[in-house]
Amino acid sequence: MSQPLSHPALSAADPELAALVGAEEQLQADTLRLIPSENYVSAAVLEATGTVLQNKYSEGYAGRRYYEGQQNIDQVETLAVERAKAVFGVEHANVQPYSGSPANLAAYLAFAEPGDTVLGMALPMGGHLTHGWGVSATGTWFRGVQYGVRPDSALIDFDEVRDLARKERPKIIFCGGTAVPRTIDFAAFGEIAREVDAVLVADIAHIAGLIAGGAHPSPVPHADVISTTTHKTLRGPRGAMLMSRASHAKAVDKAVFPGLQGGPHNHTTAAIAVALREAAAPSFRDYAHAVVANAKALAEALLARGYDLVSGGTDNHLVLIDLTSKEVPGKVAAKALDRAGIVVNYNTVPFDPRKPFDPSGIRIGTPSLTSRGLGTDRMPLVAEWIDRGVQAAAKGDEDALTVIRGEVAELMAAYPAPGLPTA
Ligand code: DSN
Repeated sequence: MSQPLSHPALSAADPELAALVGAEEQLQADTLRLIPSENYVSAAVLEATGTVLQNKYSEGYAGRRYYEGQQNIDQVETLAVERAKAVFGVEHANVQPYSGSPANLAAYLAFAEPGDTVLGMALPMGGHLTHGWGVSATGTWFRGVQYGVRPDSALIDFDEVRDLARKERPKIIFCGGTAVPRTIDFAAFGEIAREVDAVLVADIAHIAGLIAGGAHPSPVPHADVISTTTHKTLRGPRGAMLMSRASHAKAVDKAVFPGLQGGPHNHTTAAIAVALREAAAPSFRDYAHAVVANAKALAEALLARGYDLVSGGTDNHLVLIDLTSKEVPGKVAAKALDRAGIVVNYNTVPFDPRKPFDPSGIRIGTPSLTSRGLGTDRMPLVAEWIDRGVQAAAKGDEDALTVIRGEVAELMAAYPAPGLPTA
């Protein structure tokens, strides 16, 4: 069993908070974390986020700051920028966005005016709030037009995307999403964006690590701008980046600062630099391909147990399970699995008749378990646990969930998580 990390200063100054951190360390060690947007960062990335770099204000960009004392910070940010350019093969990178939503908002600020039309994937179809969905500022301040997936295949309907683009003439087209289990055809989106003279923003937040590791096609050269968080498959700190062609560099930078943000979070920038160095290593290619191999093996094992998967399977790190045929709502299943030590999130499925806060599906993914070293040979067992957990949820069998929780903790103890200590 893993032991909590020791945080001597924190424990002395604030034992209550230190105890919560220790409990979270234990939880992350003992459970099977299947939320596809989560991961374990390396000890090096974790250390970088806790450095004195966080004490420094650095509004501006390297060599052009509004504060003095940037001798080290400029070099930190330049390292991160150059590594991002090398890993993703882009001409320009901005590593300052605080997270994915501000990064996407900066793209709006750079390339559209309030009230302009933007085209993005509908949230219930797998898109993201910031792709113009109504309840988001992006759907309030801009005119969001949304595309979806085909009812028969659950694949993006490019006839619909093209027709909408021709009719609505959006300033920006977003591709990418949060619950898309299949390869994004960046070339097809690029062709449509060029035809209607729109800026194509590829939001690769979920798949950035797969792209870096060569396990998913790159949006380069099809997208004008690439937006990504750095903490999902890329296995970096909570942060984000905007990348672009050189011709868009000025607009992107101006939108991030001073358009939207103040001082960059330099400790995060440092950790992004560390993560990008890790992503450039040959072992990261193995990691990215292992994430996909695990997801495919997990999908196969679930299909064999009679589960309905949106689009019939996966090409990437993510599997979207439609539980309608199991007669267990997604939220009930997700909460039961949590009690069994299997952490997932409930999620809408395309054309979901249920409400977003009580939808039909659960969303799972393999980035975290792959970071712990689980391989395809373990995926039938993971599928078995999910199946037993869902059946227990249907019957209200708490004892069965407790048994699974013990089995999960035992296996997890054999696969120490990066960044967490082992006994
Ligand atoms: N919240 C992220 C996810 O879980 O996919 C997207 O912002």
